[in-house]
Amino acid sequence: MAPEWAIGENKNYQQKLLVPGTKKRKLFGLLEKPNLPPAAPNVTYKLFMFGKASSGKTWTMNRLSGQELPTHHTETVGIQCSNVYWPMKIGNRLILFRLEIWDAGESSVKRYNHVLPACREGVDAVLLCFSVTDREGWLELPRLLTTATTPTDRAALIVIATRCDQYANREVSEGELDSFEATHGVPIIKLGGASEDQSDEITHTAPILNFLCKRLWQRDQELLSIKP
Ligand SMILES: Nc1nc2c(ncn2[C@@H]2O[C@H](COP(=O)(O)OP(=O)(O)O)[C@@H](O)[C@H]2O)c(=O)[nH]1
Ligand SMILES: [Mg+2]
Repeated sequence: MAPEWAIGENKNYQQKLLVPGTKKRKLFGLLEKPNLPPAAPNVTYKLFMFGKASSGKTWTMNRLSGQELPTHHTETVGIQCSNVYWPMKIGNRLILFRLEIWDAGESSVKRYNHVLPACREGVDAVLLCFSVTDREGWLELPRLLTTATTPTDRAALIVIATRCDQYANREVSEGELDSFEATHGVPIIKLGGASEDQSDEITHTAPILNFLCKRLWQRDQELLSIKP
């Protein structure tokens, strides 16, 4: 039976992710976690940001973790990791998701052979980024899709379309995105809006995190059901 999603009730728990008295997301240290009922089980997932240089990987990672968004492109140095906590109710059980997001800069990937294998090891989901302002990147997407995951990792694959707010420079239409989703059977999350209201960032980001956590949970159910 499909689990029941009671998303409405998460609002109270989401408050625990904020710096008290503000709407800013709190950064949790390695040994810290949000103050939720201790009985709530924790589940950890590893996500890897994949895509060409300047496609919006670091922007997306910062968006998901509620950190400041880069306004110009600076190449990511080495590997950067962000932990995002997200409480969700599945059925009537509260679960604390911990998403470990891995992002690697292009030249480190090229220069050091160990970077890509480290990012891919034990990965649960690959977020494949491309910018809707880059036609060339869009045309390369089907090829990237085939290299994003390997048959052994069985990672969930989600495409992230960035710069959807830049209407004037847009080079990929909504219709093209829709038919890509249908043809390749992968969901596309549309992001953009650096200038959008940042005063209530968490409400703005919640639908994306809800979607990712659901996909990861569903993938677990699928993997469990095919295990002997
Ligand atoms: N307005 C806007 N800018 C974006 C978006 N995604 C990326 N950018 C900008 O694109 C540039 C490159 O993004 P970045 O995340 O550094 O690319 P990376 O090389 O894939 O990590 C930065 O200047 C970002 O501010 C978006 O969705 N909206
Ligand atoms: Mg980067």
